[in-house]
Formats: sequence, structure tokens, C-alpha cells
Amino acid sequence: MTEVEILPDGDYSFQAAKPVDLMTSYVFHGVHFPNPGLCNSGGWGYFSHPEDVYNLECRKDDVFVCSYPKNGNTWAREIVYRILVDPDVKKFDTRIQDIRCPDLQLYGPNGDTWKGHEGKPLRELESPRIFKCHYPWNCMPKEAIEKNCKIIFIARNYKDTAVSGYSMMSGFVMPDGETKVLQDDLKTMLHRWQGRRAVYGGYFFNVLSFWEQRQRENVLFMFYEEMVGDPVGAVKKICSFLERKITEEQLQKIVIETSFDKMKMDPSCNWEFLNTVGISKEAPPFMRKGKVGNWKEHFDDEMSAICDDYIEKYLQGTGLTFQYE
Ligand code: PPS
Repeated sequence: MTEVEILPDGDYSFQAAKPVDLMTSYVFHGVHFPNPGLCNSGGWGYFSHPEDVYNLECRKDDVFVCSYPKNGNTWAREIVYRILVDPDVKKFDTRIQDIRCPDLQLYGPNGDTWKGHEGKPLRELESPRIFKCHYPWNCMPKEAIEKNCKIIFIARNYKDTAVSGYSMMSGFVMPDGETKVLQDDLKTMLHRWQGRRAVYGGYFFNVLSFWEQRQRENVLFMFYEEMVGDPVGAVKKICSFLERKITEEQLQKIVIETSFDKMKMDPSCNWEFLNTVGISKEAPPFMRKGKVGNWKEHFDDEMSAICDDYIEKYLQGTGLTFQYE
């Protein structure tokens, strides 16, 4: 595994605000996680113990949709769900996506349900189970690796990731309903998400951890940018990886139903419910822009240069390159 620098305490180059520390204060396998202690506090959901996720009992036909936050997980999960469960897009199931395709970072011990939601415990879900996971490779459920479960990883360029992440996090408040979780500006965020102390190992460590596994037969490494550029090709690629045959009509339906405009209007996957559980009352919509290159509307030259430096530092020599516009 590529070694990405773990910054020693004193070198973390800005003053982290206390609430945001809670998002990274739990360490497992050298990776920083949201503190599971956020459980039961006001409107916050339950952040899983990474040990529970690591020890999850997996079935051979479980499918894992993995990504660093804000890299297109919701979109890819919806495509996988449509292919595996609902290729005719009958809309027989309008439950929110996190119930249909659970997010492993938001589960209680033993796979019990996420507080505040009506989903079943993970062990009671019908196969094929489709999971979301933000964890880096070394923290993935170990049985998923042992049993060669299918793992789809979606990667997105760092600049758009940072803008999307900042946009979402800037709306998060603590259980008091007022204190902002993120007290940084966007420029500070560019430093925050690159480092090893950032949530889920930091962007570069996380993405590279899957890039190094891309040759495995059970791993599909995809780019958000290729999905935007060729949605039909993306659905076909995912179908082929999942070893499912669909008709041309089903393909077209899935592409339309998982387009940005459709998903933005679909309460089962546009995360509108966040506003009702008090997590992000003031946040911009989850389905915000859905574009490649939106960073240009938010960055000045200095911010772009900060990212370019990190991109060169971490990706040089790895063979991993991104489309930025
Ligand atoms: S999260 O919070 O980590 O689960 O976010 P994630 O789903 O990984 O990423 C959210 C960004 O993906 C965009 N998105 C889409 N883009 C294009 N087409 C579709 N169908 C789609 N669905 C979600 C979403 O708008 C977020 O990106 P930004 O740049 O903020 O718009």
C-alpha cells in the first residue's frame, strides 16, 4: 500500500475547530473516523464503530459501492440498485436509498439499524445487499475481501470533491442546532481533506488504497467524470461488472432514472430527509450541481495552485490521473 504521510500532531497546519475534531477523533487501523460517540446526540445519526464494519458478516453476493465522500456514491448506488433489483424501474420501492442500500458508516453494533430510520438490521436484509462505504481499503469488511465480494469504487477529482464536501459540511450543525461543525473556509478545507488525519484516511490515501486494488477481478475502479461524460457507457460497464444482462429498453430507463435532474427530484435519493432530522437545516441541496469543473466557480488562482501541489505530491508516479473540466 502506498505510504501517504501521517502528519504528526504539531504539524497539522491550521487550528482545527473543536466540533470538527469529533468527525475525525476515532482512530482505527491508522485511519481517522467520525467519533461513534456522536451516537444518540440530538438529531445526529449513529456513526458506526469501524470495528463493527470491519467485522461485518458478508455474503458472497453482497455488493459494495465505495468512494471518498462527495465522489458520486449516491449516483452509483442508484445505478447498482436499478440494475440488480429494479431494472424495469417500476418504482415499487420508494424507501430512501439509505434503507434500500445501507450506508455502513451509519449502523449500530451488530448491524442494527441506524437510529431514526426504519431499516432492518443488516443481517435481515434480502440478498443481494448493496452497501455504501467510505472506508479505505484497509478498513473494508474483511470478509468482503476474503469472499471476493464485488466492490465498485468511484473516484472524483480533488478540486470538485473539495467544493462539494465544503458545500455539504458548511451546513452541518452540532446537536445544539447552532454550532457549525465546520468553521473553516474553503481554502482551509483544501488543506484539511488531503492529509492523513482527515476523515476516512484523507482523500488521497483513500482513493489510492483502491487504485492499488484495481486489477482484482472483484474490483471496478470508475471515475465520476467518466460517468458524467458517458452515462450510458457507465451503466453498461457496471452491468457487465455485476454480470447482469439488461435489455436496451431497461438500459435507457436506468440512464434516465439516474440522471441528475431525475435524482434531484426523487425524495428517495436526494437526501431531503437530512433537513428533517436536523443535520443540515441550512445546507445547500445535496443534489447541488452534478458537474465536472464546478471548482472553477469557487477557486481563485491560489486555491487551484494549492490543489495542484497536493495532486502532484500524492499522485505523481501512481498512474492515477483525473479530468478537471
Ligand atoms: S456523499 O455525501 O459522500 O454520499 O456524496 P456522494 O453521493 O458521494 O456525492 C455527491 C455528489 O454527487 C453528485 N451527484 C450526481 N452527479 C451527477 N449525476 C447524478 N445522478 C448525481 N447524483 C449525485 C451530487 O450532486 C454531489 O456533487 P455536487 O458537485 O455537490 O453537485
